[in-house]
Amino acid sequence: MQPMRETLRWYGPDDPVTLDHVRQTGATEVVSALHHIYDGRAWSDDDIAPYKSRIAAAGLIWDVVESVPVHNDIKIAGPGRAARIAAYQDTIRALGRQGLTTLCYNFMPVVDWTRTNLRHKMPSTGYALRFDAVDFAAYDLFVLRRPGVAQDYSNAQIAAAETRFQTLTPDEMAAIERTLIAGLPATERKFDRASFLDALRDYDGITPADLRANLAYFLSEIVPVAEEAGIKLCIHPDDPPFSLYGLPRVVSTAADIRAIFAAADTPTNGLTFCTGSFGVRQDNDLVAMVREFGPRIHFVHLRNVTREPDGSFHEADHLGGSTDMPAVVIALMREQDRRRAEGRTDWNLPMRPDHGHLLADDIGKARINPGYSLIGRLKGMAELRGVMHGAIAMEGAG
Ligand code: DNO
Repeated sequence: MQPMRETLRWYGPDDPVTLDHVRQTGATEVVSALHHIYDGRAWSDDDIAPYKSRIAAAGLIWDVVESVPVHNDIKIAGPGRAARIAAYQDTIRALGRQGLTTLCYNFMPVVDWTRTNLRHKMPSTGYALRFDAVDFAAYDLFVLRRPGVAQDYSNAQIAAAETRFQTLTPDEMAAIERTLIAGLPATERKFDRASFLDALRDYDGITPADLRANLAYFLSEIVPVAEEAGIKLCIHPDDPPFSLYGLPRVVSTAADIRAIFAAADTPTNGLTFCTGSFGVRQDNDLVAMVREFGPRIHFVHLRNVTREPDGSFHEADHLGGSTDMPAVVIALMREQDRRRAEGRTDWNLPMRPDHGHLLADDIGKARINPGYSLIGRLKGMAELRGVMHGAIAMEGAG
């Protein structure tokens, strides 16, 4: 077995985590995007080339793009769809010309990744990101009060949310609202309550089958372009992998991935294997999913979650939580072996430790990207590197 390629996400020149910091973690590559062009406009060669050189000048590689945002008109088949898809195709061609190979994107309606609490105190005294299903329902039912909200919850959930709502102070609820709709790092849209309700209205009458069809159409338009440009596409699963605000979500389960793969049956149409997203559902068997989808996994996010019975979860240590991380890492390294034996040149998978706890000197810094402070990710990287090298040493020892 061989280790996976170690990468770290970098948010660009404004990221308080510098490229030198990335190198200090031992990572050899960054995963990044042109975070200043996040409005559906195409990225040109002139945008991409200097960004790539800047990373190279710091001694790092930029090969994996995360993400090129998919405009809402593409998700709802809105009037601007054709123009937005044309821009996306142009971006793919430019990335190919500039020598990048892998493009991670997602197809989550309205909200990208979602948490209710960015500072959940852990027994270690560090802080984790948390999704509290009861806080979420309390906000949705009693603050946002979107039309038809009650039909998305059971009576027991409504009762629990009401009790919670009564115990939360207005300040606490305002913090939950900010966390939910005002945007986490790398989400392209930020809302206030009124604009958020407007955005939800775009999805009135859009069923999961409609969203799946819109994704299939998008794939039929971009996969041939990506194939020609030498770009591997890898869709990121929904985070969390279930419906929020009554919105459809179609990238949550093994069955979803099967349907997406079938919609354009070529390795170019691949997957970002995010253990943190898939791992929120107990019915996702992660090792089985690596075995099934392995040949089309192009990028790996390694993160652990501790699941709670009511759908809540928090982000655990990379080797803690509900997911057997070493088992997943070993399954991925076996997939690399399988590819090598097959003669595939793209056998070496890029992985990144996804998110990390807020720890040590990062606590109290004026500016951090939640989940993306340095020290927590450095710890995650070190632990995951240990798993990889430990597994290799065990194999060698027979
Ligand atoms: C959260 C990330 C997401 C992810 C996008 C991919 O930390 O995993 O922001 O990058 O959903 O498109």
